[in-house]
Amino acid sequence: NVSVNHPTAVEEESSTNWQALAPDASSIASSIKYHAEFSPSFSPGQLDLPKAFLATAQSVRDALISNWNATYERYERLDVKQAYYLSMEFLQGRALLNAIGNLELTGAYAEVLTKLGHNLENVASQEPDAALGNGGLGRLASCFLDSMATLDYPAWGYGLRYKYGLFKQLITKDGQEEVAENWLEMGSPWEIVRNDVSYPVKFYGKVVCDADGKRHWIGGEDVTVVAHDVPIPGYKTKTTNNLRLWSTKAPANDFDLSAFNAGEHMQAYEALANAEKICYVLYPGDDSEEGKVLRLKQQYTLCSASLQDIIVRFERRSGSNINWGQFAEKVAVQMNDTHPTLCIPELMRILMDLKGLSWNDAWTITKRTVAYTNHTVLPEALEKWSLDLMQKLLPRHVEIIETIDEQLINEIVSEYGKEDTEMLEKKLKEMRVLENVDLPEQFAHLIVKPREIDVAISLQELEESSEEYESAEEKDESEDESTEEEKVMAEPPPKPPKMVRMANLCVVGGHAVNGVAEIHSEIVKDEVFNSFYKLWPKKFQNKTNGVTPRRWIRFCNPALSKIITEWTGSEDWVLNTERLGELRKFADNKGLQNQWRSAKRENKMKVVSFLKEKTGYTVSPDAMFDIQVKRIHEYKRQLLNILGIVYRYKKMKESSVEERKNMYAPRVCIFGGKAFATYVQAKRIVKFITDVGITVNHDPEIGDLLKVIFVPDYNVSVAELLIPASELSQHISTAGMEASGTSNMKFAMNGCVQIGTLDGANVEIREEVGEDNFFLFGARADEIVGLRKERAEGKFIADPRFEEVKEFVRSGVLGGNNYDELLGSLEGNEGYGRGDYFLVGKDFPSYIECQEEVDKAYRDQQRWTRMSIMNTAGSYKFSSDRTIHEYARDIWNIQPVRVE
Ligand code: B1N
Repeated sequence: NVSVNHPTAVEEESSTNWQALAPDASSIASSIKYHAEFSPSFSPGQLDLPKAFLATAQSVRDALISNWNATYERYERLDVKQAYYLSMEFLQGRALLNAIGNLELTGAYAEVLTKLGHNLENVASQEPDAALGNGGLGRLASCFLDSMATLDYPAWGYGLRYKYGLFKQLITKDGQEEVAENWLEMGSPWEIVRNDVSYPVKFYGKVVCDADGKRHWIGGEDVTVVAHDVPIPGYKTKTTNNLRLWSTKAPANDFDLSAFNAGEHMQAYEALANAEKICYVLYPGDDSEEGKVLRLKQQYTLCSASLQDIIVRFERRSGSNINWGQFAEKVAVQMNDTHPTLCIPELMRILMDLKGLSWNDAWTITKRTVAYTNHTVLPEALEKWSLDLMQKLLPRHVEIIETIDEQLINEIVSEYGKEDTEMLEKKLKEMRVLENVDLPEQFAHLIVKPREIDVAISLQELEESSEEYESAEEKDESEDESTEEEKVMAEPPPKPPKMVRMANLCVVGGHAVNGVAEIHSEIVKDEVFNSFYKLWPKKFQNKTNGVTPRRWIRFCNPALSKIITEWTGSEDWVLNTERLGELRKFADNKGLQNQWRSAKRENKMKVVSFLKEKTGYTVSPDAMFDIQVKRIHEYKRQLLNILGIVYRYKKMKESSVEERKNMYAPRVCIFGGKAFATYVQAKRIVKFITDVGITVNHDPEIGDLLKVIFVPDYNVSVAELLIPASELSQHISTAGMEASGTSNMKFAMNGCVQIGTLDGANVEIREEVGEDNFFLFGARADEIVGLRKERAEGKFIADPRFEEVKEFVRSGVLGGNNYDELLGSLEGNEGYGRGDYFLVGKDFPSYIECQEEVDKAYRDQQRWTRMSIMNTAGSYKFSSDRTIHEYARDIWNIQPVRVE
């Protein structure tokens, strides 16, 4: 229901070109041949596999570009409100099969490639994964793009075009090794370099004030950003949206020719290298100061470039009468976590300094435009930036942030100023955007700063103890006879560093704040941002995550898709996942059950070959495939899983052949996931898992009863292979710590039964699939604080089975290592780690008991198949289509636009 502006002549004319050329097999064939011949690539006359991929992708790209153009013109002409999803990460994976599938051309392409002597699957596997993300947060952004296009929403993604994506993981005898991932080595057939779309982005410099009181940010260092557009096709629709990725280069006039000619080659090159390095790598290590600066530069580059682009588009669409009051009616900006927080001060800066708006107008517009999604409650993951660093890099933004902070203080004071000072102090301390920064002068009288009292007291003590104290400072160094210790005492204690709390800035500057699963959104309201929630309850929302059923069922699991289509009567379920619910009534049907099992087996066979190729291990397709794939993190508790496996192994060894067979279902336990390069404990866990594998997998007594495999270099493409073959998947984080999880949804869709805690989206998945079809164990989120306290007070008594497994590990049966550091993290507060902060020991007994239930259930294949069907049937809620509809309705206020 969008109003239509008068179309211009050009648009009328071009509308005839919008007709999708439904290219049949013969036009596909000539397009592939054309690209094979004329795209710059060697080996003329030959169509080897890499070239077949490139030519195929280029022929698909032609179709996408024409749909992209049609979509763009439509949005432009209707001047509809558009949403922009700003994210430092997009974990796109491969694009070819997805694009062909969305265009409904899979059959035609398969046929043509066969005629050309290839096979579509092999051709598709030539494509490197676009891994511009770390894990769930980045993959979520990519699923959202798919849904936005599929549902015809005018919505774009904005991100950075990293030259090196997430590292490639090698598993060696020492554990994980990281290798740079040069995904652009062969060039990407999907990106369209937009040299015509570029903007300046400034760093450093200073702020000056002109005669009219206007602020100007001048000097400093400029870089140029260039857009790279990646078309995002929707499923069975012409709508093709845009993922605009920025790359950085030096401004045109920055090449120092005279330096170069004078032989100073490196110097001439410096500006270029300096600019380009901003987009070199995804999440550069930020332990060093340089690393921190680079990461902040990345974040600002994303925000500044994207907002400049959005504003140019708004102005162009407004024509001659720009009405800034309309901006929030035309633009919605979603910040994917706090990484793009600088959007807030950047939009303020542009509106005030460049467009001449008042503070109040700019603030109203900014607040109505931006919204924030929180993805984590782990305190160490809530971003803070050093105020000093930001002051140097972005001086004008710091001024704006300081004013926002001051405004907030005002609001807090008017809310709590009448209550006792203690309450006011508490609120200020908790809620202010700036941390460890003195109150602005006008508020100083409201509270007594504890620091001043401390300092005053210590100064007084010093004065009393040393008569000469006052003159001490004036003394010459050589005359100073005080000891080092005394000198330290004389200095006031070091001030804690001044920080900018990005999440607080987001909550203050955005009109909506959402968590990503029901339980997580409750924690956001009740704990993390409770004070803000009390102040502005209406801002807070839940948007339970989802995943695209195209990539995560339809395209990655054709065998299962066929069955679903047959039993639900049509392919409707790909767009309307509620229809998956209809499978429930056939859950006990023998016919469906048989088909269901044979699809699973087909998928398992693919994984058997894959594991053989990647790890050398041979596994039995008759064993249960038990999978835990996700980033390696202590809170995700891969350690609980592997210790459970070690316990199982020990018990197997202690029992007779007969007992063993009766008690345990044969299992292939598969792990996959990357540890952050500097996360030592996570890397120890990886190494431990592979050590266990080496022992168990070669134990002739155990055979196919238990295999433990670490799949190297887990990524989107590996997930597409493993998930359809999975029977049990593990989502076993300490309750309250996993915001949502999204692989849990993909597993459920593919008929995989889960073992899990009541955490993140597990809670809702269990509700939907039914308690009988979910293996629940472990402490609940509301018990965790009490349990940690109990531990700290020494009141926790470990289950003997937990002690037993640790002792077994320490005995050296698993590779001779003693694993002191690894296991130390699970023990007392001394020595290593945080005294089992993640409560592995507490949940261990209920975990292994639950695993016994899993074995029992699996031995009854009819029961298990029923559970599997019920998981697929109950997964309908977790389509990202549902999630995106909710964002569009509750946060962005955008309407779909059909591109005819
Ligand atoms: O976001 C996913 C959730 O499903 C996961 O539960 C959650 O852990 C994940 C800093 C993050 N939260 N925070 C991050 C990523 C990169 C970074 O530099 C934080 N990722 C999540 C989607 O909602």
